[in-house]
Amino acid sequence: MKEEHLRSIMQNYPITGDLTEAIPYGSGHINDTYRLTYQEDGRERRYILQRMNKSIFTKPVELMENIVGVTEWLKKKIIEQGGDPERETLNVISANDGKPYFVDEAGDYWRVYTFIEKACCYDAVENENDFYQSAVAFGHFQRMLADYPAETLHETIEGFHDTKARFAVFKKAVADDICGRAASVQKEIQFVLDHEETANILGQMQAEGKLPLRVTHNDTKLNNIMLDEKTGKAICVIDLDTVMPGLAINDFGDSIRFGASTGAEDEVDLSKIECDMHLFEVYTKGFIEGCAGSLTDTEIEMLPMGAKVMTYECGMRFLTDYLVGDTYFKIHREGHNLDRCRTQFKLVSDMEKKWDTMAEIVRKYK
Ligand code: ADP
Ligand code: GN1
Ligand code: MG
Repeated sequence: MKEEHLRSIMQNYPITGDLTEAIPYGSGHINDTYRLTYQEDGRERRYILQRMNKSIFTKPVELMENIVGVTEWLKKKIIEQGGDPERETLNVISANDGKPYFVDEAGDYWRVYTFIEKACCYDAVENENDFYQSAVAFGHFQRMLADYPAETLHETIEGFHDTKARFAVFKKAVADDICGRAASVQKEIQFVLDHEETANILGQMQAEGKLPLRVTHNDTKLNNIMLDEKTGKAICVIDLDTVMPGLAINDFGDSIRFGASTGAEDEVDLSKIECDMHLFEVYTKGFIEGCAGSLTDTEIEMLPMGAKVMTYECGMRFLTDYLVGDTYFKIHREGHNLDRCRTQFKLVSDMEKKWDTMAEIVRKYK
């Protein structure tokens, strides 16, 4: 994206001073994110400018309605709890016309957030306390939204964690094989097919009333939370595009998938990939504490299943995207989605080996 274009977008925002830097920022797979720096009277202020991915988020106005609703709600709770609403939730800056987004001439939707200073996001767990802190914060996030009017939330991506529906989409991608890639990934395809029951289990439990719907984040990977540089505390949950009614155990599971892995999501050397049981325990303890007694016994028992299902689902999504020609997740090299899918399936197999240990760990915290 040309800097000139970013500048012209910002003309539509009530932000004064000189724009001195505009750089691509972060390692998200979905939106285009930039960090902008303004100078005024010797003071520096920074912002996040994002172009929302319009092929994924087809209803950006509704999406921003969700985000404004949720951030306003969180702001109130944070103030009641004596926290800092400027740093502990995202703050949407409205455009000059008062709308929480701006539409450019190409029909792209943009949004601006204040930049959360003196905090960072991690792409991997560097020390276990960071992971513990993120667990407490994601649990607490869910707790703060427990009485949010869920019926007012729009479904920003239909069936986002409907693993059964994703399985059907995957099978169609294999059958259509529009890029002629299926023959070269038979092993991975077979892995998905062999685990069909993993795609069905949570939907079934939910339908039977065994798992409650809650307002959840739905994309709880470690780089969607910001930790204070000084105190190490997780201060702010970000990336609120998928806040919708969902399952608590999926929020838990997605964090495990990403943070308890001993390697990066796109590691090519699979011998480096395992699900670390110590990190699993650290996160379990933090998440249950953060949820502060709100999880049912069944939810706690099913936490390992949340981890397995989210990892399986994510691997299946990466493989589907590889088969259809890499149209959903941003890729940075040939075969990137395939590499990502392989780490996820390695993790699923490892979790299956460690199933009894995981069950024992969660039992300790019931
Ligand atoms: P994506 O949906 O593409 O993952 P995110 O909303 O997660 O987009 O943003 C991408 C990255 O930008 C984050 O991982 C984080 O590093 C950074 N980021 C996003 N919002 C803020 C913010 N308000 N302050 C500081 N950094 C942010
Ligand atoms: C995407 O937006 P980001 O990069 O935080 C994706 C998640 C996947 C994740 C895999 C809206 O998350 O569902 O689990 O990539 N987000 C969306 O890393 O599809
Ligand atoms: Mg993100």
